[in-house]
Amino acid sequence: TKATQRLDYAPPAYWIDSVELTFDLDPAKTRVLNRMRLRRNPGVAPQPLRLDGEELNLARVMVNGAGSSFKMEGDKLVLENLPEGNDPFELEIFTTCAPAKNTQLSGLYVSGDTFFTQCEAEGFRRITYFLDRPDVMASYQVLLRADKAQYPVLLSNGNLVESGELDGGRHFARWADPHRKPSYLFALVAGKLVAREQQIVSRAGKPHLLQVWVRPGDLGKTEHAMNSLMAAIAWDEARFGLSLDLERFMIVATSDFNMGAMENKGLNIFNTKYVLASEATATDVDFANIESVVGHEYFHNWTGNRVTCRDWFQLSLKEGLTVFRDQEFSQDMAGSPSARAVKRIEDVRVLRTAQFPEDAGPMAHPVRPDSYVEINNFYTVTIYEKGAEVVRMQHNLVGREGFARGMKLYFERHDGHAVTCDDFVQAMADANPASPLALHLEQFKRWYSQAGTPHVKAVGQYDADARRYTLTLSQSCAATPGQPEKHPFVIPVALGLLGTDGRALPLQLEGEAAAGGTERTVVLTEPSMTLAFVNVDSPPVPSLLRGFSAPVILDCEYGDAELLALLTHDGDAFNRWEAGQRLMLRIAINAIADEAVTTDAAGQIHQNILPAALAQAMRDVLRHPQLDAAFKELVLTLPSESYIAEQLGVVDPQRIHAVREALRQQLAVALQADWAWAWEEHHAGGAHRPDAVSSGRRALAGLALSMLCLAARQSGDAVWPGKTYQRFKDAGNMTDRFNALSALVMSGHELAAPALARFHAMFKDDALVLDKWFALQAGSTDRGGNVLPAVKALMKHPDFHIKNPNRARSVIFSYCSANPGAFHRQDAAGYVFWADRVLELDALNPQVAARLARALDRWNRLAEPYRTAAREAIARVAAKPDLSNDVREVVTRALA
Ligand code: B3K
Ligand code: ZN
Repeated sequence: TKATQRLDYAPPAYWIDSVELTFDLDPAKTRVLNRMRLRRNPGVAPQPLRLDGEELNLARVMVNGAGSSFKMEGDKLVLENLPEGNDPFELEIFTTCAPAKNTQLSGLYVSGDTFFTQCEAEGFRRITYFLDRPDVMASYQVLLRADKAQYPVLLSNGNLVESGELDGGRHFARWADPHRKPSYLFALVAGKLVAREQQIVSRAGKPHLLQVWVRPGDLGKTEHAMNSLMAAIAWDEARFGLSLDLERFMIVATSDFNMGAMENKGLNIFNTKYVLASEATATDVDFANIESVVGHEYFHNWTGNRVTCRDWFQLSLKEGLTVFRDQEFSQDMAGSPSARAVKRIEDVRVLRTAQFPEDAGPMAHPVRPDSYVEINNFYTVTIYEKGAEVVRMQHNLVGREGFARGMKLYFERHDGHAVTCDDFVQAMADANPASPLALHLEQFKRWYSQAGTPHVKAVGQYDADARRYTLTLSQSCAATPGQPEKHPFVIPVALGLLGTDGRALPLQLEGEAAAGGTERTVVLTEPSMTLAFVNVDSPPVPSLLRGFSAPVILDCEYGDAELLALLTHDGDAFNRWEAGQRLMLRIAINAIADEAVTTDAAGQIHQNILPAALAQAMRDVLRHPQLDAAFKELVLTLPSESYIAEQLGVVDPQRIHAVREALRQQLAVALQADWAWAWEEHHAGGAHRPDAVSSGRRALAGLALSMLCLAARQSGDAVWPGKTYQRFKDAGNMTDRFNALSALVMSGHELAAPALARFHAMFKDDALVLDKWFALQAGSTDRGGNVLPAVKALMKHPDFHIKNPNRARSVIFSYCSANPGAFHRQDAAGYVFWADRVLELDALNPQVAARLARALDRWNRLAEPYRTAAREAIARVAAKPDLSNDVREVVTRALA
């Protein structure tokens, strides 16, 4: 198969005005009657109609009520003898498909005994022949017919217009969607489901019915999702003036889903993971994720559905913008400035641990890609998270009010249309003509067209005589596949200067009459720029890229003392955290390179590598009377192994693992009394509430417990593991229970086994909790290569089902993608396991397989013997003749 190119875009030769779909639902053979009204697109030269289709059995084609000839071109249904002229005509296509055999979970499929659909990006063509592209928007009417006892609930997009009984124990429901939409937003659900319902009245005074549909036993776990939905609706009205445009808005949960959730118009379909929560079964992280995903899908109703993408290269138009919106929603919900900063740090951590490696690896692509083989491979952290950063920079360049103006103009211009990323930026710039965004518009657009993470180098120089501080900022960006040269980006750098006493200095640039404020955003557009600050009394410490004002790597040669000053005094919470991370990263990188730091036969380091000053700085943060618990937890968590790996030219995963573990162990021991204090101070229960303050306390208490178990591992002391086991047994909520269980498992304590057994017994009927149980073991700290055999044993567990994506992810991905210390083995057994699983999954579900295939993206940077072994494993996958396009694209790019 060949790649699709962005520049090959051509408008469709036909428009589809309306679609009437009739489904006779049957798991083995579902019959689909598709009656469309089409007309030629007068702007395009006359040509045959080519409809997309995949795995369909075609029974009949009628044009204007008469049988019609047709031919097949591969998967495409081609009609050549259509009525001439531009009048609408009617096309009727009758097909069948086999939902029960659909293990790809794209198109119409069965989960348990319920029908679901997933049509984005190109799943609708697995339901019927269609112009399955986002710029063809049609009105939909859907008639669902099914056995009433087995499928009592029949749902589709829009409003229920009619329902009733049919012969033979069957019934029907007719739905009409009042809004035109592209086919990827079509959905249906049929099965035994129950709903939590909520009537609301919008700000605009309109009534709406909200429903969260789940399996009967799960109704008690839907309150948080419903609350999140109501909060999202209120937030979009308040912040952007965007109201719900439907009488009814439904969320349905399924346990078999390829990703998180899907924004089908009026009928969002969700992975149960992002709907179901109770304090007994879901952690604080789960609660926060539900809020953000419910928000995300709801926000798509405007950014994605009302205004959609012209073609799939524009995917970030809806995804980057909607991630930005869900991030802002979560920040606004978190409340305090410090809780907002915590959310920002978490988002940046995702960007840096997942997106930066992607942008530096074989799958690197611009936010608006130029080509793809399989579009499903481009639902990436670049499209989503970097896309959100590109929107955030626009927000910062035009200001909060200006951004709201830009959004308003965007909807005025494009509501009801399928548009491009350029259209979005243009609206932002036009609504803010005097802004730096408008000034540098064409250059700013490079963020959409150039892949790769830019570096910004900062060099400061203080001239005591002149009381002058000059700061030179320069930018560069490494080549990425297909893009050898990069042109300068528009980089907003938010900055401040700290005096020797830690105070924020007033900023006065040369040529300015007086100092103005202690923070400002400079915009770097040239390869290099120099700022001269005057009236500076002593050498300042620059605080740069505050709040992570641009998605770049900042290279600044800070001394330890400067980083300690930033960690202690910076008024910007993000940079305080960042200073701590830089300090620990520096120690880790030095130890990794230091040949004098040696490992024993078990791969452990016994020398002290944690300097006393750093331990003291961490202690000061931990004991700080004013800082929030959630923030402390982030500062005291070491940079991840994959983030450390990204800083290195050659990556020895075992060396990184050994050093990071040693640092963790030493931080545990050096601060033992402080961890005990932190636990005592923060663990107290009370009623469980998922708010930012109490979840922050639980997070810090959990970290303390894990450190205390690590310290006990060294001393052989039994007190803390015993307390931890007690906590595990008595915990009043899943966060505390799971944190205690992880502390035992990750420290390799002998109490881990009975705790795991007990946990399984307690939650054996709760699939989402069992996923945690599997994931914890597959992600556990490797000790002498013990994790891989455990993973293989888990795959033989009666509760393991590879066809269920959540379960496959909980075991296979937790091991291959999230446990580098266990995965990268000298004997290459981890890679052999990976290749076997990629091939096994590819035969079932190519989308999931292709995600797993990306676990070895960065093979080329590995040290030997890993590098050669990894390459061989990838080559073995690539050699399989009948690979899916999904996996083929990933491994081909990896080997290129
Ligand atoms: N738009 C969907 C993702 C569809 C993925 C298709 N492989 C979910 C979301 O971003 O909200
Ligand atoms: Zn989305």
